[in-house]
Amino acid sequence: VNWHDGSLQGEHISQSHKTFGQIAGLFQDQDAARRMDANTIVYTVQWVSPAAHEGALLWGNTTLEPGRVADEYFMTHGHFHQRRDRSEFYATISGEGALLLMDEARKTWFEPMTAGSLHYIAGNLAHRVANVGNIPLRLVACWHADAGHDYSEIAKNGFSARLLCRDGIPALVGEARE
Ligand code: PAN
Ligand code: ZN
Repeated sequence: VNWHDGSLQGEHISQSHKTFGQIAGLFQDQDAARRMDANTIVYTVQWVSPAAHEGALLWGNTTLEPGRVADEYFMTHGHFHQRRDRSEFYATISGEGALLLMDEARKTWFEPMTAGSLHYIAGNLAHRVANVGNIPLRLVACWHADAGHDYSEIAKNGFSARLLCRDGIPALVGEARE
């Protein structure tokens, strides 16, 4: 992992893109979503996948493009880990973002992401990143090889709050519960 730009070097590097069409249903304003180009790449993920074994750690990066659907910032799908005891680190390389976290009681909050910020994501928290700036948001992640990705709760019910642009500033809007 090159810590200056988040790039990965070496063997066993995989890459995947997420297009707007693949995540359009996540956004609040579905009329605005229908007006977007489904082929737009919203984010790209790269990861190093050596042979997984108990205790192994994986590294990867995510590059999330700037953009909005009406007032809602471009964001990743978001997920829980299948194994709720598998935590993760996100480190911000460049750009301005927000890390949305939601516990299993569906309480949502966020941490601001700026170049150099390191974020600990406890194993039982759903996590999603939003790009609140004007340039690509690049982060590096480190997680357990056997964590597994559970997208079902977010696909079905989303997060309990959304990060919207209000008067030019990111604001968490929704039923964030205490
Ligand atoms: C990250 C995420 C990546 C893309 O590598 O998988 O940022 O987000 P989604 O998986 O929610 O589409 C990670 O959290 N790995 O565990
Ligand atoms: Zn994760």
